[in-house]
Amino acid sequence: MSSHRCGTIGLAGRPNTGKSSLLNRLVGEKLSIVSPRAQTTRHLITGVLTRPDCQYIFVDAPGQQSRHRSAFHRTLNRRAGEAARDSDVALFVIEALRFGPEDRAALERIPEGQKIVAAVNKIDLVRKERELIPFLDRLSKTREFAAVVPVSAKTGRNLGRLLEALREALPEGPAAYPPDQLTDRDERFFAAELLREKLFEAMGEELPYRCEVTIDSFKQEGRLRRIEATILVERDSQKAIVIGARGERLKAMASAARRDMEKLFGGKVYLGTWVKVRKAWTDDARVLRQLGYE
Ligand SMILES: Nc1nc2c(ncn2[C@@H]2O[C@H](COP(=O)(O)OP(=O)(O)OP(=O)(O)O)[C@@H](O)[C@H]2O)c(=O)[nH]1
Ligand SMILES: [Mg+2]
Repeated sequence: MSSHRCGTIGLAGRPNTGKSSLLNRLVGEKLSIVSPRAQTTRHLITGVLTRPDCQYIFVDAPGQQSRHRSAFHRTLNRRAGEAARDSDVALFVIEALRFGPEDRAALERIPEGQKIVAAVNKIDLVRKERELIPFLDRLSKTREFAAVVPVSAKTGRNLGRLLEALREALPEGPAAYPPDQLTDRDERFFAAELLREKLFEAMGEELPYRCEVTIDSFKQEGRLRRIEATILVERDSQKAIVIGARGERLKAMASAARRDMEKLFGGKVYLGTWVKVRKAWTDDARVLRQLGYE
């Protein structure tokens, strides 16, 4: 039998290429929230896949973006490069048949000498498969990749091949996490993230970027998890939008988030939600520190 391998795999790529979708699909659990908007991911999130011959420690990260310029978004951009830089292998994710300036910039932020596996995602959207070959050829010439694998996070296509390529690139060593541990984040973290995902789904273009979710209390009462969450916004007008007419929008978002939490935690959840205004929190160093964005 071949030797056991274990190592960290840092995700990189411009926003929206499907980094978080890929992590969820590979690990088999929805650990990282997903939306069609740029920079949905804000934190470094570990997802562990344990196989008999290899433990894969994936680290999801935000995609780099240039549209927002607050102190908050500068922090997210810094985090964008961290996972790939500090890991054994960088998993560079792009969309099939699309390689633009933002993709190039994300690739260039991966330091020289770092091992890189490229995942060309969303191949389920490619109508003419023969166009894929020249695209993969051109991509292979832009940088030295340990492997270039076309995949679909949506259908799961080729993920076995991707795992093989990643295993090849990882160092030998024993597992770092117990085999049943999926992540290093706690339920409190996922509760906040799942509610934030609903804000990204339900709100217009700009608002999700002015919102943050904090958990004020998280109590286990028998089999019930009782969670109180606050949604921070920057202005009164935003608060009114989040709440919606007669509170309908907030109610709908909270129910959807609660259902996702019950699925992830495997038990009943009570979720209370509040909306508070913190003026210009995305540029307030003190609030950012409190929220864990240094
Ligand atoms: N058709 C298709 N859509 C996908 C696939 N993978 C991801 N998506 C969609 O692409 C969008 C972005 O996915 P995310 O996983 O949030 O992308 P991300 O790279 O993590 O984005 P950021 O966190 O913003 O950097 C979502 O609407 C996903 O549903 C895929 O393989 N096929
Ligand atoms: Mg993401």
